[in-house]
Amino acid sequence: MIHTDPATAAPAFASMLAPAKRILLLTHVNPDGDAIGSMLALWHVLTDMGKTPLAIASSALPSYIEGLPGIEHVRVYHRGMALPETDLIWMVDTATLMRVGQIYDDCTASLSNRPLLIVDHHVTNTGEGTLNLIAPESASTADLLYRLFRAIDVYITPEIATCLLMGLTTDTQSFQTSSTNPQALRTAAELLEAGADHYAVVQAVYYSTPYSTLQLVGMALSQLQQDDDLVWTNVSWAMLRATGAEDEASDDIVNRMQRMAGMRACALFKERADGTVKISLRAKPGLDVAAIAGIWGGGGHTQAAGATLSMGLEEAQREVLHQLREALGRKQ
Ligand SMILES: [Mn+2]
Repeated sequence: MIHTDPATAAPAFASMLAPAKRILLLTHVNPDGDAIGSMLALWHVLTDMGKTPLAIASSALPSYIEGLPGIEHVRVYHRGMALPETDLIWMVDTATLMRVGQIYDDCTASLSNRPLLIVDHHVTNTGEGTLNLIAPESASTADLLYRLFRAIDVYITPEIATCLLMGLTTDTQSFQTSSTNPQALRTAAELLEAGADHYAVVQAVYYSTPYSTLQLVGMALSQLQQDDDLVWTNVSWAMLRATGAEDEASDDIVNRMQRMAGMRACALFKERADGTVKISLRAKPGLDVAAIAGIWGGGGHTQAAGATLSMGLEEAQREVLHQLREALGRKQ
């Protein structure tokens, strides 16, 4: 069953939750503020309900979420780690089970024999859960979860509100993205009223950049390339090694590329240790980069998407730039 409205989804979620005791919480690989903020808010809500939630991230957490209340309860998965016995799985902010990453690869059997709840706002989500709440127009999963919590009469503590505000703030880049709608702002207002620590969220997201990230941003931007309204740059494996920057550093590069006057599409090509290339695409409204990312099995949102390409940096650039130029209506 796929719901698109938290209010109508609420009774079904409440009845799935009622008999469950141990609940496994999952989110996507390379988790961002919305992934972890949503998962941790859910951890608090379920704990307050007297249940035993287990929050497991599939890969390292971004540093800006370190100060979130209760973050020590989020465990990071490693190969060979046995998944605890649970009677329900709840996946947030994740378009497909495969996006859970290594956990899914290692534990497909045990994951597929338990009921699965999904709350997500990715347009590419096809609703693989037993029960799904999927609303692509929602600015963040945190926003959607907040409305679901309210609809099932959850009391929003300051801790829950702070976690959700982290998700809403990061996914909208502080209410700058085209997905920012009146509902997102209403949710933000209500989260502040519920006691969310706005100062802590803003400090963590915007004023805690590691030195290594600033170095990597500098290197990547010094190699920025432009073809009219299309801009792109690379992060080579050598650059990552030289700076020691974390994975999340690439978000800062993309955010800065997007600021260029006249930019309609931008691409970041990041070389991975295993020889693949991770692409991050951004576009102005009117262009659908989720469709382009989909060519290589990736996805995301129409204006922000990504994929992993099993090819070298040069070939990836040739292929992706070709697709972007075509989408921009260039004659090639
Ligand atoms: Mn999200």
